[in-house]
Formats: sequence, structure tokens, C-alpha cells
Amino acid sequence: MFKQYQLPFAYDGLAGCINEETLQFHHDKHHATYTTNLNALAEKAGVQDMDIVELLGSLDKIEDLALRTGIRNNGGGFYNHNLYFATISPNGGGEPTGELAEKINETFGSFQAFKEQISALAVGQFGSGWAWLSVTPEGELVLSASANQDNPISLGTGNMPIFTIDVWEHAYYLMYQNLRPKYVEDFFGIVDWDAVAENYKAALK
Ligand code: MN3
Repeated sequence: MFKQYQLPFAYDGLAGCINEETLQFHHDKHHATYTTNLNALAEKAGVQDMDIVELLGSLDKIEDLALRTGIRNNGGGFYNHNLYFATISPNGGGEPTGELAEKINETFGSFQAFKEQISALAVGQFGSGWAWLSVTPEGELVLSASANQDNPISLGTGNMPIFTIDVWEHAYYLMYQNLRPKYVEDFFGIVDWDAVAENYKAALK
């Protein structure tokens, strides 16, 4: 049974970037539906007890193509939103500290340069998709973008995502309409860098 991440803050807690209505639809409708669909499909495929990272990393083992596609899309939607909602907070914003900050500086030159590069990927993703900060098996940071509900795991990169920006229109349209760049800019005001730093540590193990 795959369990949807539950928000530890009120629906109006992110109002500077994600208003109450957007958050309710996004978490309680879109994310909840991906979770329900994943559980039904996983049961059918007999993979309901697998870890989601393991499952998304071995989609080619699901022989039935309709089930494989369904689990890729809904399992991605489940996993991606669990990460997204767990790395934003009413107390977010600012910049990372500690080892994550050092690694970002070493990799991209500065936090500002990192922010510009991942923002460009988020804004430039054609249609629905995601921008990612991931850790490679060698412990290096890497940026990418993906379409639909694909992610670095389901795409078989071997990298572990630690931070993501959802650029599906359902993530921002009620507040920003066509202004995706403004949403991405404001999004940095709600990022929980302590949560991202925890993901970074976990990915290095
Ligand atoms: Mn979404």
C-alpha cells in the first residue's frame, strides 16, 4: 500500500506562492488520484509491497505494457508529489546551509547560479513536467528536467532526486495563469532547504 504524504501545515500556509485553492486541488485531488490509481494498478501487477523507488527503477520487469505505462505515470505522480510537498514549507525560503550549501557552491559556483540553472530548466520544460536536483551514484549533484510524471528514477538515470519543481499547470495556474517564470521565481520563497539537506544526506548513503 502506497501512502500519500500528508501536509504538516495549513492549506493557506503557502499563500505567497501557492494559494489555498491550488493546494487543495493539487494535494487532495491530483496527488490523491495518482495514489489511488497507483495502488489499484500495483495490486493488479502484484507489486503493491515494493518500495516506490525500487518499483520505478524496475518498470521493465512489468510485462503487461498497459500496466507498466499506468504504473510509470501514476507511480511517478505519487512519488514526485511526495517529494514536492515534503520540500516546501510556510517557513521555507532563504538558502541552504551546511554540506548541501557547500556542494551546491562547489558544483554550480554559487546558490544564485544553481537557482538560475534549475529555474531555466523548469521554465523551459515544454508542456507538463518537472525540474530536478539529484545526486548521482558518485555523490555529485546534477540537474535535469522531465516530461509528464517521469523522473530520474523511472528514466533509469541511476540518480536520486532530492528536490523538484512541479511545472504542470495544475501547480500554479489558479494564481499565475500563463506566468510560469513568476511561479518558479516565487517558489524559491517556500523551499524547505532543511528537508532538501536531509534528502541529500540520505542519498549519499
Ligand atoms: Mn502536480
